Amino acid sequence: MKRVITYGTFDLLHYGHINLLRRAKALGDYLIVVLSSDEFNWNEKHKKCYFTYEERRQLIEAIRYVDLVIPENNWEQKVNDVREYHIDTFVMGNDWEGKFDFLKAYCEVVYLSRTPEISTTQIKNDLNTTGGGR
Ligand code: C2G
Repeated sequence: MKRVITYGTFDLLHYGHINLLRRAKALGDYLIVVLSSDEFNWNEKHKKCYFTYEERRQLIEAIRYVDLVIPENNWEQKVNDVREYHIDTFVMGNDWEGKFDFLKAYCEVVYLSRTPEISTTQIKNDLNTTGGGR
């Protein structure tokens, strides 16, 4: 069984996230999503999430491509995660291109193209300016 792992905040879940998770799952048989905790988001990524970790976990767990959701608490846990969960392939969007190549010592590293026109920030900005749709 080929095991795939990916990391993220996944706030205001949108089709760009789904495009990533669908393609990540297609690279194997079992997909683990390591979901950034509220503390990690705030302290390390300076992201104030709309949804809490628990709410984001519920949303991600409901996605057919996702088999397991675990918390991301720090930048340093990736090597341990890859080893502990016997990961074959690490996947991230290509906005992270090259940033996790150190994991090639432990597993395959794949950067997938982002869905260009959508982001959580864009959604927030649009809602603030147009008061609703796009
Ligand atoms: N993504 C995408 N297309 C978008 C938006 C996001 O493909 N339009 C991808 C990102 O490239 C990432 C994943 O969806 O692989 C999750 O995106 P974020 O929630 O923004 O995650 P990020 O803040 O990049 O966290 O340790 C790694 C970090 O936790 C990654």
